[in-house]
Amino acid sequence: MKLLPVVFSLAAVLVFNACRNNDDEGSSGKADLELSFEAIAGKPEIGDEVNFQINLYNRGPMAADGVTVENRLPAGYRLTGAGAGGADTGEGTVRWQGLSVGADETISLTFTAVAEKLFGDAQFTHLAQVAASNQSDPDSSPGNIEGTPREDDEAALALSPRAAQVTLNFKAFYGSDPLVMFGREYAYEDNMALQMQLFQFYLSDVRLLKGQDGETLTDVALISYGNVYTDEEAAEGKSPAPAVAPPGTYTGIEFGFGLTPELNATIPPDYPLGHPLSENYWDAAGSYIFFKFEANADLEADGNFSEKLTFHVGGNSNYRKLAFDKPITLEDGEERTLQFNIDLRRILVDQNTGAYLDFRQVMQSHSNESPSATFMADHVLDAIDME
Ligand SMILES: [Ca+2]
Ligand SMILES: [Ca+2]
Repeated sequence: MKLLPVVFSLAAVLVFNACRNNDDEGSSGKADLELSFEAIAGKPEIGDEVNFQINLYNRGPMAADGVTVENRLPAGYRLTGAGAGGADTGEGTVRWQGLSVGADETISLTFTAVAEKLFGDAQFTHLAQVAASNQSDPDSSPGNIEGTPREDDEAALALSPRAAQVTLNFKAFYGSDPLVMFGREYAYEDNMALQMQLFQFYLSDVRLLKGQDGETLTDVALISYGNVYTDEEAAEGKSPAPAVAPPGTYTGIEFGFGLTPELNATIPPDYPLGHPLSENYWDAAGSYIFFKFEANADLEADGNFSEKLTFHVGGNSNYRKLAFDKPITLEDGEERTLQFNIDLRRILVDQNTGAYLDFRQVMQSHSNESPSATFMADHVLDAIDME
């Protein structure tokens, strides 16, 4: 009776199994279920929809039904469809329930998911397991997966798309000197001098360029040098969080200095604490402050840095877009840093005409339309170089 081939209808199997279960409670297993992923050749591109196939094999000797299989998608994959019998549980898991698998039968379970912007391997492992079965199994238990598969009713498939990681880094200077807060004295025009207190700016809509299209790297980031106190810290520069892009050759990169009008139409309560746009808003002007330059100035050349300079610049009219035409080729798996240098002096002093912000005349800007605000915004393009 034990090796009776399973040729009964499902109903018959159920009755048969019920009897067997009653007779042989606690005996050795009757349906050895095994799970595996069908191998996938090559890596997808970011944005590709990938067909995944899980094979559920019953090594026998008996049929199993009431079988549930679950696949858990890793973060970075977006489920787009579950094959026959599968359902999206809404928690990144595809579940197939009520499966019947005869002895020596393989059932294929499929689903599709889109690879989003992922970089790296380990965390992009799909995990699948037999979550339930009405039969006992000689070498595995349903529903007990804990990370890395340990049993033959559990399976994993690591698949990350072709991707590169891109980090923008901005080093700040005052002329040829590194820009540091407080300690250092910077000689300015006409025998004036500065000691820095703060320099910060927003970047927005950072995109790699390719033909008519672009690849957005970062929507918005705040770069601040307010905690840069030493030349060593200045030499490290400041970077937004790394971004992920498809490998390939790009013709250049562009970004906004300040905030796009769309972003500038939002307000801090739209964002959680810690988000770059949760602060630096200027209610009276209805604008974020795109960049801040604060310093103490010695205007009489007497060694006393007693005058406070406060230039806060915002307003859509002071948003500036910068583009750098420079081929950038990214390889799969590459971690690339794109190096930019920003020279504060070039924001304050026109390199062609010698015109400069005269701190003896103006020591603050709290208006989007003030000449000093526009002067600084107009000189941002001269102040940033890409290495
Ligand atoms: Ca098994
Ligand atoms: Ca298991």
